[in-house]
Amino acid sequence: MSKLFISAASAALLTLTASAALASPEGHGDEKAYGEAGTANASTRTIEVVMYDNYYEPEEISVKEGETVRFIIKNAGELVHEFNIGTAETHEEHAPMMEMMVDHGVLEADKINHDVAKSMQASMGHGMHEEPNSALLEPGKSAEIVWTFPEHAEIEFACNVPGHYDGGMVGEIKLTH
Ligand SMILES: [Cu+2]
Repeated sequence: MSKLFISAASAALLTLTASAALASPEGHGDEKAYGEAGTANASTRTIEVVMYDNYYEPEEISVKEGETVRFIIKNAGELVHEFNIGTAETHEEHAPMMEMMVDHGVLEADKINHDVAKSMQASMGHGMHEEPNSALLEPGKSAEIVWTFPEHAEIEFACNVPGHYDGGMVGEIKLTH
């Protein structure tokens, strides 16, 4: 094999690797940069998170790299709140959808209007849909999320109800060894 051929082959390999990385910036399949839905029996720990107006208790969370955690989320506030696992970028993308929910009357300050959500679903083809990384809760309600964290990422939990993220309703999820 000539040297020229070898370098051409490695250049091709590099190009392939680079385009594979570009084609799939968030990994394979449902796996996202901030993790993926887990199963309860794979969880090593349960963390309870309480939502108030407008902050979380605890303010930040530490998990192990690759750990599967079961979160029990409670809304102890008087407003609708969300616990959403993502990155600063995914939260920024999610915010306009939440604003749209408010504009359409699906999301009221202290309740989720399920009738409006249903008619919106019927007329526009989309409305409220459950995402495994998120719990949107009315006052007094609770929910469970099981999430498997990646090895490395900058992850935050946040509430994307309009005004809440900017009001400080966001916390860091630290990945530790
Ligand atoms: Cu909130």
